[in-house]
Amino acid sequence: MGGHPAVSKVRLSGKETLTRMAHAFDQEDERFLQRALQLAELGGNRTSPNPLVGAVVVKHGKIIGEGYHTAAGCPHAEPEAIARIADPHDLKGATLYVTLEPCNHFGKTPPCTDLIIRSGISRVVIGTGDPNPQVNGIGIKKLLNSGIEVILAPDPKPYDRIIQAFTKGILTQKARVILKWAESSNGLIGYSDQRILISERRSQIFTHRLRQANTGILLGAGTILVDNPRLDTRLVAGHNPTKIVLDPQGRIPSQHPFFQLPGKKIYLNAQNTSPDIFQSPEALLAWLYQVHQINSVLVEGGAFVLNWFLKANCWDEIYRILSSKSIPETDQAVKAPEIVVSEMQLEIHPLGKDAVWHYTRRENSFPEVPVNLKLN
Ligand code: AOF
Ligand code: ZN
Repeated sequence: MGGHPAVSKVRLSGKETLTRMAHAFDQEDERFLQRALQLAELGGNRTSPNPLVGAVVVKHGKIIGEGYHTAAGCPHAEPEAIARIADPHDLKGATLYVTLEPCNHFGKTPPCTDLIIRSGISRVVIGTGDPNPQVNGIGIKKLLNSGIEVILAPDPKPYDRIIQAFTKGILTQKARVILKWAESSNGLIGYSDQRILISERRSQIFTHRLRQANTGILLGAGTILVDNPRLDTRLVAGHNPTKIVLDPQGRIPSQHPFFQLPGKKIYLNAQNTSPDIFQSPEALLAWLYQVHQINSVLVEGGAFVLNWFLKANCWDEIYRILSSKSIPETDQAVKAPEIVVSEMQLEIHPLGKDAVWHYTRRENSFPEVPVNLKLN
């Protein structure tokens, strides 16, 4: 029993419920929960510090309402989906598919469990548990105790994956960090005196997709001065991340075009912020999460900033885009950062003529969220 994937992560004392969950998740459940997953991802980089969550309400095999958490402070996925249902009577006996365990606490919004119980929904299929200690297992227990059938997805990975930034934030009070750079076939990432495009268009689209999925984008002053980047998501749908620039020596002049770029910016120099945040990448990530509610940061360069994170062994994921082209090795050429740590796994994905080398932490790239649940 304990080995069945549908139940292995749930510590339950009620055997009856365990058995039911092990057999109750079918292909239709899988399909609707995947639809909820697609919806969740529409939250892009707007929900921080909250998670991405999607929900679908199904009656007689048909979707009658869909919704997702659009932004922190806005309604949760479940009330969004329920609000789309034309006739509330349809909710009686309906199934709710939700990527994350429904909350049972008052935050900026009221508990979703109360709404679900009131609505007449009789079955709730959940992607994964909520790592928030205020919710973890308590939301599920509330539903079970009010007679609602609760099913957990046999494989929580896809649902854990979309909340990785939320999970790290809520458990460590630090932002998740993703390093990204494009590297020529001869191991260079650019020049210290001029802008150069190393990757091809498909890789740029890929980069913009990363940008729309992360709350912040972080760069050093050198990259701003040399590249004059726009740091937006113009090649894809979605919103621009907050632009975070580290300039401890105050090298960027006040009339630089960076300051005219649209959207949120956090410009950090020695005068306008506490020197502590320049002490270590970990200190910076804690500050970004705790002061700005930024739970994920994409670090796009340059070499100095990337190496700062790598040397401190401070990263959650790395995207290294390898071009098939070489570029001239001048005196101004900047060498690609070196990845020295060993406890990681690597997947290589071809992308046109480039290849994306994707490094994740071996030990917990998608930490499974254990559901702490004891039934009465
Ligand atoms: C859900 N559905 O769509 C989300 C949930 O301040 P609040 O009221 O927005 O609550 C935030 C917490 O609620 C967050 O830390 C997480 O535990 C949960 N997020 N829960 O049932 C949702 N976004
Ligand atoms: Zn909720």
